[in-house]
Amino acid sequence: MSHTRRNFFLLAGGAIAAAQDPKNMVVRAARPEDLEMPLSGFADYITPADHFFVRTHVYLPTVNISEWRLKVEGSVQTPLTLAMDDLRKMPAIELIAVTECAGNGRGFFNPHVPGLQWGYGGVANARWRGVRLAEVLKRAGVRESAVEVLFDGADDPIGTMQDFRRSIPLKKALHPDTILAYEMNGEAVPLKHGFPLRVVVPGWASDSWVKWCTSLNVLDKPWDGFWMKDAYRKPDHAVAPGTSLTPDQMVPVTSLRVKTVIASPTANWAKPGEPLRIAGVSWSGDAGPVTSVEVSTDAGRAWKPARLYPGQKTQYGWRQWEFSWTPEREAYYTIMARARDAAGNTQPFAQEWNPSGYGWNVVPSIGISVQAQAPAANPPAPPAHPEPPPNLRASCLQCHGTDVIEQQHLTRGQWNREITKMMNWGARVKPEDREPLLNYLSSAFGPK
Ligand code: HEC
Ligand SMILES: Nc1nc2c(c(=O)[nH]1)N[C@H]1C(S)=C(S)[C@@H](COP(=O)(O)O)O[C@H]1N2
Ligand SMILES: [Mo]
Repeated sequence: MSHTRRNFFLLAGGAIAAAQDPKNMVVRAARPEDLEMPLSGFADYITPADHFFVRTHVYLPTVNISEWRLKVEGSVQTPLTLAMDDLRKMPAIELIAVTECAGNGRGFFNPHVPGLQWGYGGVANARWRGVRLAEVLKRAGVRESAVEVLFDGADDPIGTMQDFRRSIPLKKALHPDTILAYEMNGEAVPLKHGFPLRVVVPGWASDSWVKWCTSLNVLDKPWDGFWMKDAYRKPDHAVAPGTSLTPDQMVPVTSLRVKTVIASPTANWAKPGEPLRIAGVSWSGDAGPVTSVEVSTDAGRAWKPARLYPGQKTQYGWRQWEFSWTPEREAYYTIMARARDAAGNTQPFAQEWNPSGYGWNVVPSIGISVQAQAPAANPPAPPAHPEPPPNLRASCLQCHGTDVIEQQHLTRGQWNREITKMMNWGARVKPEDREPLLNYLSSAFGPK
């Protein structure tokens, strides 16, 4: 939505009000809300709503289901306006798919890049039910000239930022697995995840999975709005770390790539002679499903197959796996895990850097000290920050809190560009305040 609909009421049924307790989540940003699933969430095959990561560029919209309509417009024979009942009367399909933010793992990139500093948990696996996007488009009659479908949601932009709208190529839109989902895990899609209708583009990074969907616009030429032309792009070839690239030197983020998370053990210490359960999940994108996972306990010299859980081989869902290992003697062990997908893709040992930190899928590794006695705890000292300048609140804390600022590790040049970006979105920084603000940001939240 590009205009304000704040007067609408939220008619909250029990299911859509399903409370999420942020205590179970890593809060990357309180408002607009960005919540990361902790590693414990990978123990579930299907991620329950209260563990499902949340990524919102702006504040949650309010939705009145009795007034809600889906518009189908643009390059079609018959524009449509559909109510939820119309959609529910159409043939339903259900599938399990991984939802993963393109920026999941951004916090691991070096040099650091601006953005939410996700670890592993910007991802979830859920069961989606809805109608085929192709079926809805067929009713409207897509014209020969069409090339893309543009989605808009009910959320409003903040300040002068552009409305969040995303398009996908017609080919992906017509794929029988691309759906408009009204249910997640057997209940109405929760508000945070796009109630009452969300686009589900299985195999693709979830920036294309538009939430609170209110409009499908069939286009004759590719959409060139900010969220397609400037955001969610990466180079199609390796670039030197730290390279700056213009959007036209990059291509849109699309399919996920084969990836693994080691979810346990979480302790960095184990006793010799005692069995240790190494476990995690693996998934891929269009090239899925995952067909095998291997584990190494010696930093990648030798690899042994992990046991994949039975009954989880779906095209787009993740697969859980485990590996039992008994470290015989005292030593420091580096445990790694890597997956292979149906197309034969495996994971890299070093990540190709890109300016927005998309697509992290390096072979994960964890270190374990195997010794009879627990090592002494050595809590890190809290970082000492310089005093913020008096204008920080007025300039920077009108739309969000300090959390999104404090998690960054940016150079002075990167902070300078960040200030410009925020000013383009409506932040007001007086010329004489800019230098002290930049000094503060780059000294308090500089590269690690
Ligand atoms: C007009 C509203 C507004 C103001 C004022 C504002 N920001 Fe933001 N900022 C946003 C929004 C909206 C986001 C989140 C965008 C998203 O989630 O994609 C954001 C995100 C960020 C991020 C996360 C990285 C990124 O680029 O998304 C940083 C860092 C940040 N802001 C710093 C600042 C600083 C420093 C200031 C003061 C100079 C500031 N912001 C002022 C709206 C604002
Ligand atoms: N309308 C709308 N749809 C959206 C977004 C948004 O901000 N607005 N964020 C996108 C991004 S970047 C991601 S990663 C996923 C997050 O989905 P989730 O919050 O259900 O985990 O929603 C996508 N769909
Ligand atoms: Mo995302």
